[in-house]
Amino acid sequence: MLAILTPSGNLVAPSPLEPDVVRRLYRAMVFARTYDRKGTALQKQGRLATYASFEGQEAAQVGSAAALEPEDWMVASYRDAAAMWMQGYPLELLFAGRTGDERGGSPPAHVPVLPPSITVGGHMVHAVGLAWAARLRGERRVAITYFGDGATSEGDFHEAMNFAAVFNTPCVFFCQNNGWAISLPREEQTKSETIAQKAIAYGMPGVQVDGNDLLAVYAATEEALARARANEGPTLIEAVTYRIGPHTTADDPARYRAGTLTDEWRQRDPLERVRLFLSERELWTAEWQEEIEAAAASEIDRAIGLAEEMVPLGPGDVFASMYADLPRHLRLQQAENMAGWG
Ligand SMILES: Cc1ncc(C[n+]2csc(CCOP(=O)(O)OP(=O)(O)O)c2C)c(N)n1
Repeated sequence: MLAILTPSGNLVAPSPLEPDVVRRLYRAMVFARTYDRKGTALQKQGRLATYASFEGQEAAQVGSAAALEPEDWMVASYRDAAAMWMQGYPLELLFAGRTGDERGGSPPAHVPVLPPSITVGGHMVHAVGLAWAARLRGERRVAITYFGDGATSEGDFHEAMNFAAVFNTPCVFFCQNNGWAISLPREEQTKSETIAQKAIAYGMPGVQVDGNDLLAVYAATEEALARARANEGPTLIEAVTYRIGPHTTADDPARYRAGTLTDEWRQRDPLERVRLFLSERELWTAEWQEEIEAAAASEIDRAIGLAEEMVPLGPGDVFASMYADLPRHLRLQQAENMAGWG
């Protein structure tokens, strides 16, 4: 398993990033954690529908997204808000989407990020298609797709991996193996010893990386992106991490996993080891921590405000985005819906 920064903040290999860049990415991880905790709190206040927490997975998302160029495509899932935000997805739309407002799934045209996929695994083929199109058009951009360990049991994973390798598409498959697919442990998900080794069957490189190690995640992703850009085809990255919280706010992990396991993973916290690394280099102080947490909270509150100020959709609007020309049966349903409204 590729590892660069140990849980105690020591380097076991050279850092791929200068300390000031690490400091910037630490700030992004603090932002991500603040966003994530806010998401859970808002759901409990009844202001979001459900929320899928990613606490513990900040290094996997921030470290990989940091290696992208601004025009690279990102196709991610419901648990990948930090990665999506890093690639330009507006925060207020992330929040709006979690209220069930479908405008949350329509980022501005210049943002190269697809709306989050709720369908497990269904989005990986879209990333392959975007990567293939980019190659055919002679563009430099590549695509990255994020998914969980459970998603590798879906047929879509096989189709996407096979097509990506056969057509040599510039695509990076980024699996966050967080140990669980709801209540199903990784060991019962697949008989493969690792997720990374699945790459061998498709004829592409597979890399296993410590997903709580910002620097290792960055290094693995940077290398995979460079291969893709050099027309050397796709890569599968398995970031080994752990979901600290429940699957979503509708889940109670105490029913299927030992709290001691979660305590063990807390000792491998992705933020703490970077904090120690920075502290050692006199690049971290408690005052700066307070400052960046406060700045994150106010930026996030601003985004929540924007999401909550959006004019509510009307009864006919739910039909608006799927078809250019609405089929007859949906036109009828739309009329019926609008008539029944008031
Ligand atoms: C096709 C499909 N099947 C089932 C579900 C219900 N479901 C939602 S999340 C989930 C588990 C996914 O686990 P994993 O891929 O490991 O990702 P994680 O949630 O751990 O990030 C399931 C089964 C779904 N959304 N889509």
